[in-house]
Amino acid sequence: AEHQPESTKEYATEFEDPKIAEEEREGWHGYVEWEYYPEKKAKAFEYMSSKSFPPPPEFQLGPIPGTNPVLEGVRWKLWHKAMGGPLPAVPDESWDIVLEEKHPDMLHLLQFPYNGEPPKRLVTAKEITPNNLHFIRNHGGIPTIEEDKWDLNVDGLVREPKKLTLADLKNESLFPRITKACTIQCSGTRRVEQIALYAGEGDEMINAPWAEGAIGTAVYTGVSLKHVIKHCGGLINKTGHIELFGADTYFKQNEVMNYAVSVPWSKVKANEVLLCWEMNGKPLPKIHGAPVRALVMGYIGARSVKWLYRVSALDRPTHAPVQSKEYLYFNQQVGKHNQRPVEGIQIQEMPVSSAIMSPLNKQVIIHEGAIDCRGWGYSGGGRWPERIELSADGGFSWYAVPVENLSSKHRFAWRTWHYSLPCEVEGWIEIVVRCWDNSLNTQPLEVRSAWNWGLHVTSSCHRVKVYSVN
Ligand code: MTE
Ligand code: MO
Repeated sequence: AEHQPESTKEYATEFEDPKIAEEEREGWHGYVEWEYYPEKKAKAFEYMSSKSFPPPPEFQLGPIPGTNPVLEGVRWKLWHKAMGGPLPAVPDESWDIVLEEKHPDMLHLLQFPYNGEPPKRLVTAKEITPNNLHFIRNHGGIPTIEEDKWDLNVDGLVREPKKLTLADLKNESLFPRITKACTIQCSGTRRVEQIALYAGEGDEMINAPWAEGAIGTAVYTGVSLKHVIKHCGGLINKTGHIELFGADTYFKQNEVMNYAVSVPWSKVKANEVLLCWEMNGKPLPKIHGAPVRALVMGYIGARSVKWLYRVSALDRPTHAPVQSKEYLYFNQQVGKHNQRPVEGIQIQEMPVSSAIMSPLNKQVIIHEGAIDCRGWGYSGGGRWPERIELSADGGFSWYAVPVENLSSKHRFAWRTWHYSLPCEVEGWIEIVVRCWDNSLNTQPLEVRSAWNWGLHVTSSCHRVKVYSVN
């Protein structure tokens, strides 16, 4: 554990007392935990080796792996091994930024590149996520860029390529300023449920085992990328993609390059791509992409490029690996090994989803006929949650739960919800949530319907089992 920083050790010690917030860790399969629980790990191994992991009955996926990578404790070293190349030294500056900018109770999935999410009790504690509790998904280090040294290159198929400073972007006579509440959700949110069902054949382990906290909502301030491109004379070819480059390095199989993705021009044209320098009224934190990040509303988090330094107009989607080789949706029936990346769907808009933040899985709940529940609901593409439904009987009967807080004018933000769920029975029950968005899309009932090779977009109903004492 020589790479584990001080604060993580303290956090782990806290949980060595089984009475303290044990439930908080229940269902959590982060990287750090197993290092500190040798006995638990040994038990898990014993249990796992006594079990095989048949794929869901509808499809056969080839050889069944003997063990589940998550329960083996997929740690950052393994992650790097899977990514190829030598282990980079943990850059101390990156870790200092985590300590400076993030809440001490963040659950660390990976120290470098830093990935972390807030613990369940804090995910929906506020409808607008405080900056220090917003999840972090990084593919490389955290660049520190001085505001006055920063500029944005706009090039490619634009009529007048330009370099813009932050002062240019903030000049309201050039660009109208936009402030919006918007949710960012990683396509890996709730991946642990897909992993628990079937972890794939190994490659997938490079994907972080997120729980329900890889989602956050903030009020961002910036300008529309459409206005910036118009300022550069507009596009020569109006049908393509806009490529977004981050200043951080992304590395895979010994290749080192900048993080880069692209979004369709139609998305930009709809004023749904912002260039932001403020998060919840404060300058964008370094860890969230300072000085300027892209915000691609209603798309997977991967498109909202942090540490943005270049925007380039293309006549096609970018060939950068994050766009063309990752964040692809491969269906269940065809093995990933049988498919070329071009056959995967590039994930853009997120589907409707939801999660229960309280009660916790396996919690004993003493109540008087109703169980207090809370959580979030979200839908991508500018569709918003209209209603949440909760079931106390595994999904046979459902109670309608009105969504709260943010009004329907916030098309790109989640909704939080609270509900006293009637429950007359005693013993083990399964609480299930599903969300209906304003297009009346809802979620598949079982995780096996949502399972896919990249373990992305866990859109199925979230379920927790609790022991009801009435
Ligand atoms: N931008 C850069 N430059 N580098 C990255 O690694 N990760 C992406 C996106 N933008 C990433 C990035 C992914 S996968 C997600 S989910 C979001 O950032 C997460 O944003 P956050 O860390 O601010 O929560
Ligand atoms: Mo992500």
